[in-house]
Amino acid sequence: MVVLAKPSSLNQTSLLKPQKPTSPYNYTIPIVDLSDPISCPSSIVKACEDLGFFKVTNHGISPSLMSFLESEALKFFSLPQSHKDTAGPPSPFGYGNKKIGSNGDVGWLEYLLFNISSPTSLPLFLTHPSSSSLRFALSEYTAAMGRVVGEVLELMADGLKIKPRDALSKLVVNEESDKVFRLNHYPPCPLLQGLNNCSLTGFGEHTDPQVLSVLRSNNTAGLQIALRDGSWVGVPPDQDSLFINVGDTLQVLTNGRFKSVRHRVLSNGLSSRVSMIYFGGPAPGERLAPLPQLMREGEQSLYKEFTWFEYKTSAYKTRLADNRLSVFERE
Ligand code: GA4
Repeated sequence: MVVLAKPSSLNQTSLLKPQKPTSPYNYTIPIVDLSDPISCPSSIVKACEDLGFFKVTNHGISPSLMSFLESEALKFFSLPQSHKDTAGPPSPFGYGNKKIGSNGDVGWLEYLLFNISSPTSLPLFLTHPSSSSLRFALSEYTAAMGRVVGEVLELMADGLKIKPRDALSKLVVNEESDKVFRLNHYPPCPLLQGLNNCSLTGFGEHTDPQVLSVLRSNNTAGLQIALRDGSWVGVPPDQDSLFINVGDTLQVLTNGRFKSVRHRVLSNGLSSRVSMIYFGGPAPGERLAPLPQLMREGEQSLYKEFTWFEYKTSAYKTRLADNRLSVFERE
């Protein structure tokens, strides 16, 4: 057995993982070209059934908006630690450093988490004049993401051949919908450089709770998704595209036909990764159950009925890697 001498600052968080040498990109991630309305609906459905994950190209979001938000985020993350700490700790929103959630999960990252459902819930530091560019970038970008989520869910309804077209999208685009946004910064880890066959857990494996999440990252690798057989594959970074995850809620709405995808971020500690993720969730009082239009004759729901508020209350008591739907499964 090889015992790795862990740099002391990493011991505490046990984020180092010995890595099996694998070819980095041994799986082709499905691509959905939004400029091709004919093939989109069926390719979205196939990707959600096979993997719960796909890449979107020709999404219409301007590259300058994406890089503007990325540079504003980096400006914030380059501030002195004492300054950033005034925007935290996240409860659950605000600035966080290494700690994820409140049940002991940690990762090699710092982040900003926003509730963007209501303008009054923006953190105090964003109301300061020195944050006006970040605030502007966030509001433009999250509005654009809301439109992407709505469009993808309408195309998904077309692909599933269900009516009305907004059967899924209406859950996440209304005023009360629970919309969350996350800016992640995975800094380089100089202590890891030179340790071969070792990687660092940036964000541990988990599924997203919501209906859909939309991720954009810079060109630094790290994101991995689990295939149905449990094996992990790397997602080649592509800063011009968006990546979509099926969340737990969509798994329920489709009665398990689509599975929420387990994913994680592992880094090699060499370069900084920045990702921005929009999470489209339903309104707190929304009752979640499989859509009747999707149920075959005699098909039973795999889940007890619950509201998004009930799911979230239970989710915040879990660890990142837990299966958060198991408590709602029918025996
Ligand atoms: C995972 C997906 C999103 O990043 C997130 C995370 C949230 C948090 O960071 O506060 C949670 C996690 C996420 C699921 C279980 C709970 C809540 C941390 C955690 C341990 C913002 C979300 O919505 O759920």
